[in-house]
Amino acid sequence: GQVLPHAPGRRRLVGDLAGLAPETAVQTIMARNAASGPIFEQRIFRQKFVFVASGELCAELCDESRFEKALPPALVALRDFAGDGLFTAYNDEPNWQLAHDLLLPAFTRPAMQRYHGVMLQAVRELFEVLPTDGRSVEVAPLMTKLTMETIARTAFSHDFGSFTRPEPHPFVPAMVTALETGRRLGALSSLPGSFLLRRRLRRRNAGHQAYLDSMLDELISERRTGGRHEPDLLGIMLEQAHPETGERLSDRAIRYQILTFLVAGHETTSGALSLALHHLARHPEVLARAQAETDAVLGPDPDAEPAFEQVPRLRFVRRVLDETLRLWPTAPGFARTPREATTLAGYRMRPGDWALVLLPMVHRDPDVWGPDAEAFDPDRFLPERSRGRLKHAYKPFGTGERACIGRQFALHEAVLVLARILHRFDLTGDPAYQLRITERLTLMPRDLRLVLRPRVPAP
Ligand code: MNH
Repeated sequence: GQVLPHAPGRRRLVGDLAGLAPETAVQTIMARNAASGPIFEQRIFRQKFVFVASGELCAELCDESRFEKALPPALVALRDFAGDGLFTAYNDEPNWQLAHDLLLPAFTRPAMQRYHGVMLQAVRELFEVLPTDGRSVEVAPLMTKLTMETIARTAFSHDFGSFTRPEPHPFVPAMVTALETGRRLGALSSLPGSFLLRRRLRRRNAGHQAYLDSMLDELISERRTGGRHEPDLLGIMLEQAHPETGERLSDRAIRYQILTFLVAGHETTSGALSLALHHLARHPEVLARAQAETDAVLGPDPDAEPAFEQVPRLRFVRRVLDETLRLWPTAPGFARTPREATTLAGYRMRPGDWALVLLPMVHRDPDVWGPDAEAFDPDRFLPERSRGRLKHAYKPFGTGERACIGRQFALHEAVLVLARILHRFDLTGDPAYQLRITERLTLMPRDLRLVLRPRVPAP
């Protein structure tokens, strides 16, 4: 087949595997291929990965008339866990359309108004556990507790008690292990002769998976028979039939969706919040502007909570978030496959082939963002500076029909949480800290510690 540009150092058997640690794979591929151009390949054993790194090719792949979502090996492996749930369903699986149509109303404005209170409550619980004596806190685990509680309570009215228990709820480590197993299986899928290894991994994970399944199945059957009505995602899936076809999701399909929402709905938002706090601590002038905005919208009382309608008025906080997701989009990529045979930058693609949009590279393309593309500057997202910029070159939530269904949810939650934190606290980090990113399915700052000090009220 055709060979695309790739970084030097390829070996005959393992391809470009050498030096690719799983927890930094995206960053290593970025660094190695800084000079490979807008499209390049990496080979791991026999599996070829095609990456797109420019805004222009990203925009081309986002053309829904020519391309659609593909499931790369990492997502295929996740199907052990989340089956044909929204995120891991193939485009033509009937449960995708059914679940999409049933759940879309759960992400409209009136539904979001119901979640607003849940989000505020999670922040209150966070504030209860934050030290106020100048000790530093590790940011990412706290943000993960917060987003986990929010999604569990909105998706199925379940309280994991993350902020009150000494140990995490057993569901959480079981989920982490199941996901990690999925990732390892995905990584091994192209390794010849790894069958036994994969079987051993599956077997070791079986207990965790069984625990997750039984807990959710119990919850689902309790809700079915108990007559309790909740306006959460679970309630919608249990009680509603498709308005046109009358179809319903089976209990197993509902379990897949709940697992999907728990996974898709918390790590990405948690990483975004943590990274935003890092940038704010690094850029005191940006922090001051964001705080001034929260003061203007919320007033002087540090306990003031935003009303639902006030959240979209926090425009600068939103731009901080947009810029955070530009530099480190916490879901670092998505895959696209052609609907019919075509070419991409001269590279021939047939249905079944796929290319990965490598978002952290696409989002730093100097042809789109200018020579200072690496710099943190929220004002890039001012309307007057966005005009004329290439469309479809900023895609932190994916694209088209299979784009993120939780986008509004995530943005509302993240702006609300950031605003509450900034309104109440000053942030300081260790000046010697170098941002390091850990990769799982998502990106997360590693060992990020900040001191949150209550702000001194203006005289
Ligand atoms: Mn989310 C799909 C990014 C928050 C639920 N999400 C996607 C995709 C990206 C993405 C990218 C497309 C993946 C692909 O094409 O293969 N999501 C994010 C980011 C955040 C986020 C960066 C936070 C920041 N996502 C959320 C939240 C929820 C959620 C919050 C749930 C409440 N996301 C989903 C679901 C899908 C998805 C469900 C799959 C949608 C579909 O294919 O129908």
